[in-house]
Amino acid sequence: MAEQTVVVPDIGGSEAAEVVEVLVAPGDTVALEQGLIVLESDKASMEIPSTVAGTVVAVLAAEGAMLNEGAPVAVVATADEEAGEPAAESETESAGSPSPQAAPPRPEPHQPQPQPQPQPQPQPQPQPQPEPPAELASAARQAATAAPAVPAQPPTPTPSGTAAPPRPGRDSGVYAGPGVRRLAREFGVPLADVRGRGPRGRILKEDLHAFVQKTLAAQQDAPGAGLPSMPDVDFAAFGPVHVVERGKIDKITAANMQRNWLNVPHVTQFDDADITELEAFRKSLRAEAEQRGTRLTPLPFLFKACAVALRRHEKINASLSDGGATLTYKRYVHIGMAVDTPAGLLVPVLRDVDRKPLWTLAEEILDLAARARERKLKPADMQGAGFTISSLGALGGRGFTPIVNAPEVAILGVGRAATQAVWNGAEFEPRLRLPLALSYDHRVVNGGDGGRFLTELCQLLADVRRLLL
Ligand code: CAO
Repeated sequence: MAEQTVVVPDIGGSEAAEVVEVLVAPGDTVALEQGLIVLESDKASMEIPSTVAGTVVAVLAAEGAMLNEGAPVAVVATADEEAGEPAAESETESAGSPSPQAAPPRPEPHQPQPQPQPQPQPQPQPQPQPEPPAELASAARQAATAAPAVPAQPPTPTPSGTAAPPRPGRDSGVYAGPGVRRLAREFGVPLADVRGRGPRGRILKEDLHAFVQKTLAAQQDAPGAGLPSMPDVDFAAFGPVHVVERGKIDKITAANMQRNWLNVPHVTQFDDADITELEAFRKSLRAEAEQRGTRLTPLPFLFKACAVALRRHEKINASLSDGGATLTYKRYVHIGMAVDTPAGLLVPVLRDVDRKPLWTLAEEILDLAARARERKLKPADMQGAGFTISSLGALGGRGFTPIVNAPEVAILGVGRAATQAVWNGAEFEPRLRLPLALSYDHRVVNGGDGGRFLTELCQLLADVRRLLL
């Protein structure tokens, strides 16, 4: 038996490299060129191979130490036939072609060498070793010039002391050094997902970088991600302009609209409700409304009819939950009302619409609309809706396609009622028709669901006695 001290070969450049992983422990059997430690510099990660086959007597490089060429790595006891080459040859080799492996550790004059770390096992101090045989010195030179070296076989873990240094794959089966593990932790990258392209599948820093870049690129390709940004235009180049800061409500609305537009696959279904009789009934209540100190527009009727229809078509009042795995049906009917205010669009919520009489709804509509315009709504006033009505009827317009206010799955857009000539089977007669547009989340609501709901809604509005059924 003879002992050899394996040292850091020429690793290219004068900068010290950090020991990021110790691959062996005292008592381990190592093959020629089997990795002993992993060094990582700013530029590369490389394994330092054993220049002899034998048994590790002591590990002289500790994790975190900064090593230069010639620094001792480990003492390996070799079988006599491996190490016992004629001294003359070794000397010749050593003298003629100084090899880092062949030479005993040489402290650099201006660079302090890392000290061997205390180990639980007896730590033989590096001793001047006999010069290695010529073929070993030659192998060492090859290793030195061909870093990172790639041993033919992965190191085989062998039983070692209780305080042995970390072994590849010991914790997670992932082969990576602590530096890479630390970086992965910082990035939140599961190393098991990273393909290692280092020796024996070892994950290198470069692999981690490539993984992060690839993941980011994939996210940009994902639906709704990586939208091309809109170019900034210098409008002043074409004429006088003035620029105003957008209000908070406008900005929040914009963000919500974009989120809902991008996330919800929209379908919009159209129909006209015949509200001729409803309008006659509404007008007949005008005096009573005044007495009550309120106003009765078509909107309370719409709320009431929607509430009844939502009770009968519960899916329209449902929401996706658990990331889409479940659907939450609500036993309550809260309906949002889009209100156009000087500060922007606000959507206060009428609660338990199905349980309130029309007069109460009329009062609440007035109250919420007024408070919205005066900016007196509380956060609770704008929460909990399962459906929304957006009425532009007072403004005009045949119709529009409203954007679903997620997590709700449907929204009703109301256009301006107009008298139309409708064929009754015998003749054309003037009928007041209210244009309705139902937008829905097609992940939840199918055309059949939407069609049935809208048809029922039109029937309820056409004959408000049906609200009692
Ligand atoms: N067809 C014809 N006339 C209609 C109508 C319709 N669909 N809806 C309302 N009207 C009439 C009303 O009957 C009222 O006339 P009378 O006083 O003669 O009865 C008049 O238009 C004004 O109504 P209103 O606007 O005061 O009241 P409303 O109940 O219809 O609406 C509110 C209340 C708060 C919903 C409304 O003022 C509003 O803000 N609408 C805008 C909603 C919006 O911005 N939606 C878009 C969202 S996405 O950008």
